[in-house]
Amino acid sequence: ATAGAQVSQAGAGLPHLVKKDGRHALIVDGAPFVMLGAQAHNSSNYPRALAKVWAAARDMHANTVEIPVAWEQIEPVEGKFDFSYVDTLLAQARQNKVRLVLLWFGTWKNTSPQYTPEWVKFNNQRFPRMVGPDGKTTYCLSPLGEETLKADKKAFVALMSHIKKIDQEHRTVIMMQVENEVGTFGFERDFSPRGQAAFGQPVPRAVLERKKSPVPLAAKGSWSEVYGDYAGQYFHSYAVASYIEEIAKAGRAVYDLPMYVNNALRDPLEPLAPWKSNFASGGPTYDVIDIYKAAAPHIDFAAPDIYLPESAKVAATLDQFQRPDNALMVPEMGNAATYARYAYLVLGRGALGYAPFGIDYAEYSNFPLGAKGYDKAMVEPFGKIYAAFRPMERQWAKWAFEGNTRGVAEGDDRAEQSVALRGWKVSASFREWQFGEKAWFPNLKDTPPNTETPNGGAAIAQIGDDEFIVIGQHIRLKFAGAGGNEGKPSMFARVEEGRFDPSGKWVLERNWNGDQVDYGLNLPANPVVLRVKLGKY
Ligand code: N0T
Repeated sequence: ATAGAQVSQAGAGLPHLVKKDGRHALIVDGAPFVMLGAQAHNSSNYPRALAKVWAAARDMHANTVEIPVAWEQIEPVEGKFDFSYVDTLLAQARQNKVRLVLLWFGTWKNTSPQYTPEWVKFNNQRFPRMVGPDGKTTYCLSPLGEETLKADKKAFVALMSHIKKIDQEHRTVIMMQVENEVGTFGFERDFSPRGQAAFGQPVPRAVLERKKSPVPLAAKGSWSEVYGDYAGQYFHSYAVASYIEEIAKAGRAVYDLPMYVNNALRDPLEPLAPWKSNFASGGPTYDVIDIYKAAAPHIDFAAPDIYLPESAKVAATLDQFQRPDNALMVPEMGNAATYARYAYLVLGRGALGYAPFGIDYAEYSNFPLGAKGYDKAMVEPFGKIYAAFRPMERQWAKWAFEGNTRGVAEGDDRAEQSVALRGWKVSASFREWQFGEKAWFPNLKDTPPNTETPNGGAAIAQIGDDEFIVIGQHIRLKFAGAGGNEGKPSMFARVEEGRFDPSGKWVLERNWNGDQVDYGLNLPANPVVLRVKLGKY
């Protein structure tokens, strides 16, 4: 079990992570839960801003809202805490029937101290900023600042104590994100005298045991001796992770919720190379997850914020962050329509959850990272997928934890893909007409409507030897025997379109047959849920 699961035993019934055969589940109210999330904008963490968050979350059919709690707002004056926003937030989340993941905007928010209280921001003496290699003070607070750590920890512990007090019955808050997109842009590490001294120290054993050097160097010694050109980034990662560990550990000691960190990615396809100002050094990039594991056992997982629209980069990122020792969760993804199809891929891969960023009717767009608009049209491509998942969210989470789900998203190359299941393989193709085979109509120049850009995808759960639940859109799926069924002729026994009712019973809407199955399963633009049974002869 993860450290989180171990710590959780004391408070059975609290949300916690479990692990089996290298897979992970988030347990909420005693059963696996999949977060169909929506993240609010950075400045919506005020009572009068919430209406626009709930409205968007409702249109999204989200079961969870991720939203900030800022250090500056709960402790504007040192030692005087104000939780009025948190109180309003939890009460309104319950009225709106959504869970909450709270984002602790403390020492670092996108690496910056912008969300710290003023008494922290402008007191370099007590809360030191990092120093650059030229000896000049940088913008970023140092992870070696003992007073900063003490103050952030105190505020976070106060927050956790307050949540514990107001959330005993409802289990509204299911997870905490500690800080936001940590690390430092433009500077590899802290070059202050204190930083230089720490950098010369031997690499701690916990790190040595987990993180091999990418270059053949000494097995132990100082950071430079062991890691060479990677030493600065690794040292800074260790410093930041250790700082976060202190905060998470203290917070969990009072109220033991699952906790994670999120990452502004480095390029997932670029060959690994030492830091050269091309990403935030010290953040939980995929290459230093082991250092985070060594330094921060009270953090359950490191999670990718995906603002790379290219399908190859999305797939590579999911591969890098989904590990037997690191649960996959996507706490942020661009809210442009092109990202919607990745919901199928992420949920099919058995992620704990997924949340596009900026699902909020506040008048702000983070284009070109996300959509240009901030109205219903922005939410709709995601909302229709969540609406199809919601009735079976608990079943889905269980199937995923058992390792029985797969996902596919249309690639930028629009090419056919193959999905491997137990005894079966599924080919997924895109831009197909619903009727017939392309080869029959060689002169047909038309392409199906609304397929100019890739937007197809499907998630498949295997619920029996020959039985599947399929959810998807804009995709053609064909099943064929594999493994023990390889080469055996087969056909559909039943293809039922329907949904699960709240008690978990399957409700048939219609039975697909004839044209609707003769050319594979041609899922329309709007997501459908199918219960598919195959037979061999
Ligand atoms: C994300 C969001 C929010 C040249 C951006 C992504 C959120 C934070 N940061 O809207 O600020 O709080 O976690 C940064 C990605 C930068 C990409 C720059 C590309």
